Amino acid sequence: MMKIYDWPTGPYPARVRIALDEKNLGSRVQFVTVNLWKGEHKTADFLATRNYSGTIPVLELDDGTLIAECTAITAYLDALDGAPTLTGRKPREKGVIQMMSKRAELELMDAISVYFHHATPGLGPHVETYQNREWGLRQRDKALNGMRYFDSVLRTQPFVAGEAFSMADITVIGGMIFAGLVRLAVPADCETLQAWYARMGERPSVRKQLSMAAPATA
Ligand code: GTS
Repeated sequence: MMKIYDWPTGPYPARVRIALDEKNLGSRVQFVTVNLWKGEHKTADFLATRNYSGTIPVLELDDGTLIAECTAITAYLDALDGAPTLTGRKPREKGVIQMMSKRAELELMDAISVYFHHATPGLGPHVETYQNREWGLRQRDKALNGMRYFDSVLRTQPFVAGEAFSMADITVIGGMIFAGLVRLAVPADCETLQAWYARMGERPSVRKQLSMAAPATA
């Protein structure tokens, strides 16, 4: 049985949990909780034996192979099983999905993460040993612009990478979950993004994750 090291309500872990449910692979995975608030992802042992980058989620295969990074984990899960396809079938689809998912990380999710870890108490003083508030606030503004960008994308197409649900939608959903956790309000002019998010929330995989989301406090 595969293992996933994660924190059940975390926004990055949510991406993998949504992908698992979309692929109906949940029964093949055992979750192992890593307590972020206690800094369990930054211990020397975790860095040495699970993920050098000190982040979760991490997927462990039966042969001991470790795969970190939500994009890589999603691509692996997608390759295991057929429909639905989350990372695209044809070369063009694959390219656009990767581009939009990376954009969702750069412009939205990772930016909110930097805001959380640098311009708010984050995971608390024991874990946040270096904070740069100015950098955090700058990334908050980047995330708000990212929301406007995805709003504009969704005005012309139903899903983030085009005509079908994909990993790129899941990455933006992760960003929206993170925004909710850190109480970063979506700009009022992003009505299309909000409508898309409400639509995404109707998918069982996403609804399950949203019902688990808890405020970002210990
Ligand atoms: N690039 C990584 C990925 O895509 O998997 C980022 C993963 C990441 O930042 N995960 C968060 C983390 O480990 C988990 S959560 O905040 O979403 O629950 N954060 C802890 C930290 O100290 O950065």
